[in-house]
Amino acid sequence: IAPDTGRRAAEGERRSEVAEPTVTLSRSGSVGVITIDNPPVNALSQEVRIGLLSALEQAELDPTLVGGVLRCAGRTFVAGADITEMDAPPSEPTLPTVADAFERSRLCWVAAMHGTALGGGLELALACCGRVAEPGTRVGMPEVTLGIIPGAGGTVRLTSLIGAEAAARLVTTGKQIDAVESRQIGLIDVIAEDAHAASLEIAGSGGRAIETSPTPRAPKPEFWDQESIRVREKARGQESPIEALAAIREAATLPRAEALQAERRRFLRLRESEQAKALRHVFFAERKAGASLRNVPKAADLQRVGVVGGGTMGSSIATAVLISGTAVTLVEQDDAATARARNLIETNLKASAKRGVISSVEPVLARLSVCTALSDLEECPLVIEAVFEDMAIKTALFKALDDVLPATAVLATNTSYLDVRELARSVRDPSRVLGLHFFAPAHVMKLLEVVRLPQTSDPALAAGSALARQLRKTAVVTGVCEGFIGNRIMAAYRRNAEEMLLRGAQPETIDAAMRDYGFAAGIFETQDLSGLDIAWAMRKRRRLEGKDPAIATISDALCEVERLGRKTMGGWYDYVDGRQVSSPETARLIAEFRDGAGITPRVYTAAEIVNSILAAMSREAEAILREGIAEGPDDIDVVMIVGFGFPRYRGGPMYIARKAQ
Ligand code: 3H9
Repeated sequence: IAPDTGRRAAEGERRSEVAEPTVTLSRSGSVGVITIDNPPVNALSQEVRIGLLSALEQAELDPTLVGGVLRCAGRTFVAGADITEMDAPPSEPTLPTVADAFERSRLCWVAAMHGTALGGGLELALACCGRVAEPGTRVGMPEVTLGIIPGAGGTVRLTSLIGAEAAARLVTTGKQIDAVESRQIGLIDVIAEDAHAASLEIAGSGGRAIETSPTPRAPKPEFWDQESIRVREKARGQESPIEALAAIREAATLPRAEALQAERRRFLRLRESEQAKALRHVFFAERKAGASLRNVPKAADLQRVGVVGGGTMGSSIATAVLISGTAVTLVEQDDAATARARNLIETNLKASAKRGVISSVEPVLARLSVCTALSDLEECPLVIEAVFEDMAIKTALFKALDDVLPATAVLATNTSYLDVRELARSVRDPSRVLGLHFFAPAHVMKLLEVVRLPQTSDPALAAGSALARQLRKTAVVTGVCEGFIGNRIMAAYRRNAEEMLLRGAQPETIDAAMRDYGFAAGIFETQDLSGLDIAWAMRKRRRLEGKDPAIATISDALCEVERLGRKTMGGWYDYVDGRQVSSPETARLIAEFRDGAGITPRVYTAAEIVNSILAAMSREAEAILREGIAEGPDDIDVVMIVGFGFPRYRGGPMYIARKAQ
């Protein structure tokens, strides 16, 4: 056994072409050290599992060893099973076999964790007799987000270590917790700046240095029913969280061996399920999203970003940038408007602090400068306009920015519907222009559509990419068209839904069908929430411009009688004491509309509604692909899932359409 060198692969290092072993055994005094080195995230591939068993066997045979440390090279401890292997049948040795071998070992193994210890990685650590974590470590069981449950004894070992209540919270949500919380709930034994050194010490003592934690108390009998209701409600049709709770219940109530077998059966069944396949597709699609952003030379981090316009959207964009640790210069028309913008940003930051996104408001707000002169944006390599959605106003602003800013500054527009090409023509060098389409509220929503014009330069694209990276947003590149990718597909959804209203469906039946399918909300209740008047104004404008047929819609009819949504206590629905209820008035307006069109209403089943809307979405998505607006079908799925509440476990509209072919 070679001496332990404590080597760690450099950040981001990948395995070289020369085959190096992914698992090595070394020694430090009387302690065996098993090191996993399988970049980028030390996933437990078959090769790693074979290596672990062989290293363990070798260590067991060495009579001079009294303990062992399990550690990882590189930026993280094991991030879980290797997801790329999950489309094939399980291969030997399986992870349960490896975990059992660590648990049964005559040596006391201590897991030395840094980075993230997730899924199968945490299961392996749970099979060790002790766990040490560095301060920044995050641990969790994210299996449910992949449509599965822990399958290597994780639910059983976790439940006996931290109790059923805490285990259920972790396993049914997939939530990651930090080292401090992990220590508090008894999931790890020690937090140490150098987990490797601390683990060597503990292992060298044969594990005697680990305090034995008290046996966790059993939950009250009513816990299971209450938890089951909570989990079902949140799951919205997803199977794995419900199965995860069932596995924890078995872990808490069945004999250990039976619970382990039951967990494995559930895991193997779920691994093959349609939901798990769809979630694996989304996992890799999200990581591939915005591919062309990765092909441009990487820009340096942005130190300061300019935002013009401090209304709801501008303030929200500024909030997102400030939270990311970057300074913002925000320009508004006058002092009153800058004061309003600052207030809006402060309110957003307070809400973010309440949600635990930031620890305090003041240091974040200190990064904000507000002013009224465009020349104050001089130091900003990227300026985002979020002024009123009007072409004349936006082109005048771009002309002015073109005059005062250095030629290297990138100009971005947050427009949702205006033609970015026309806007780009208003500046001398259109290659410095791109669109950055945020979703409201920008400091919460994870999606960013990066709108690339034919002439957008690589440095401009790189600036957009740098911003997305700093803001930790999922960025997808889109070409120019009405509504870009997401809003254009949602418009097709809306048109299809309104067509079904006309033919006989009701808003509540359509919304219920889509909610049951897994959407967080239906299209009509969502419109009521945001207000029907914005889209109405846009339709009127487009009809005047000859861009939309001059045919009135049911939605127009609602607006004409001031049914604008929640804000007028009535839209598609009525609102009674804040409760959403079916509206006889809306039903009457719809019936009148049908009569006018000479339509005899028919009944729609939930399946018909869902199929019709999915078909409309995928037709539009195919058109978007044909026109070269999206870079690939997976990007479209990512947009709809991350930005528009399409149920993740369904895989997205393109995934569904392609599967059906
Ligand atoms: C499990 O453990 C089941 C067991 O209970 C049961 C077994 C019996 N496998 O996210 P990043 C790749 S289920 C394969 O961009 P970050 C990823 O595709 C697993 N590949 O980095 C990407 O590749 P590329 C439970 C993986 O720093 C690269 O690594 N575990 C895996 O933003 C970098 O990834 C999880 O669900 C994997 N497990 O975030 C954790 N993980 O560069 C999943 C990553 O070619 N992983 N890759 O695009 C994560 O949450 C994040 O990757 C992590 C790092 C937080 C670790």
